[in-house]
Amino acid sequence: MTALPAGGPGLHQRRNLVTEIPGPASRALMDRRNAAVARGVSTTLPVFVTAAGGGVLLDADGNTLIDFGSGIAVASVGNAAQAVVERVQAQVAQFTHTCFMVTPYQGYVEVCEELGRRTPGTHEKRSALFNSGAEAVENAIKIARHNTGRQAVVAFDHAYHGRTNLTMALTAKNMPYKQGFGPFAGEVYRVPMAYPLRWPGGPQACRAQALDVVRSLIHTQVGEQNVAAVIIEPIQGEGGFIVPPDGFLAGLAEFCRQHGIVFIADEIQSGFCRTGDWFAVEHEGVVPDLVTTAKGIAGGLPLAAVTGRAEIMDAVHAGGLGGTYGGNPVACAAALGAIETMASQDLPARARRIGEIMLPRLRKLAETYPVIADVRGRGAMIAVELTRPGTLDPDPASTAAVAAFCHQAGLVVLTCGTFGNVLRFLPPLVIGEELLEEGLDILENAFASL
Ligand code: PLZ
Repeated sequence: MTALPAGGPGLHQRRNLVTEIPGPASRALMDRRNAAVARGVSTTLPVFVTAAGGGVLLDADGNTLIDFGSGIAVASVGNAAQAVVERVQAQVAQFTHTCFMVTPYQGYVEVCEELGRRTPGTHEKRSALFNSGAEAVENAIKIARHNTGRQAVVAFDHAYHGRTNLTMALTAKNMPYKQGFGPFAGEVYRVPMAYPLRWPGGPQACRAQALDVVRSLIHTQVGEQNVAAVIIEPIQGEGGFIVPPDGFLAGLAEFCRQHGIVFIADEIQSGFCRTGDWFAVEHEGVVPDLVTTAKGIAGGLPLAAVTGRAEIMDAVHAGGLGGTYGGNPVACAAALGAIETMASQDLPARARRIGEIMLPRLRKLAETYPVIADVRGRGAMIAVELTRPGTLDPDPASTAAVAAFCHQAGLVVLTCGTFGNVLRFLPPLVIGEELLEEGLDILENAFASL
């Protein structure tokens, strides 16, 4: 193996472009990729990474890029965070797999203990571990159905819950997630999301009406007594970083409680310190029955979980939940390192600080560039939505142009939204403030270039 610079927080924290983006080494790898990797798996920015850490990514041409994506909200503790590396290295040298269902190991139990402590609510909890977010969501639905003896599941407009068959059915957006992949799982019902910018009548009407609309649709079209679960992302992710008005989630949780419906918070993107709390529902003191987690939980290793009320979780018969790799020991070691980092470095506070730096600058940008119709988000889960000035007509072309400008300048940004017109910012929570400001400078130049 050729010696590559080590990643992690020791990586030089400075943007530095030495070739065009992508450079020749990345372009050559892209040619190999196109000849070997299925086209259905897409690429946002075709630079091949060789090391990463703190707030930067180093590519195969020696370019250092600023990271406002964290691999889609995963590397919250930074890539190759010290505690993650140490625990993974120790675990990988000890043993890599036994299957927790065959012969268990302590790391799995410790992760579940942490989940019980960190997730909202003081009630008794149990957790089960899986490999991906989609798998956690599928299992949360299985548990809710088993527990209630009911079948219907209610999901929201703009929701994203995964790419497996059941989670595709829960996901709202057709292209690219669902097109051509049906038939989808049944007994999934969709209701409007409390989306202030796009609520007919505007944000104030949204606050006043959204909950009533949802309750009434469930009552008239599904029947409360048939609903096993309501699943919602407390701040929607792929759908556009949509933040419901205060009171919506709390009202929804109360409605579920009244009718014996399992309330599932999908915190896969919003959880683990991203929004300035350990979990986004804490902002309003909402306590879900079940919480799904993944992404940020394990510093980049594949791990996901369902955590919930002991009586709901334990109602499932022994052997009813599982999977060969769920809660793999190396992934559990990474999670324990990531959680330790979040606690010892107070990453919820770091996330809040990132929001305090970003939001005012983005709001100023919105005053200068009327293409920005909305600035929203919490902590380090922040977005701007672009429309044709003075209208709500989505402007995905300008969104793509701003993203492309940023990419050329060495700033990794992601887009999202049902209409492809949202730029989202998910920096690692450990990013330095200078890098953060420099990334925002690039973004300003991108809007100026439109
Ligand atoms: N629930 C809220 O954000 C994953 C998807 C990337 P997996 N979001 C990134 C893509 O295009 O595939 C996500 C999420 C929420 C569930 C999931 C699914 O998590 O780990 O990707 O299965």
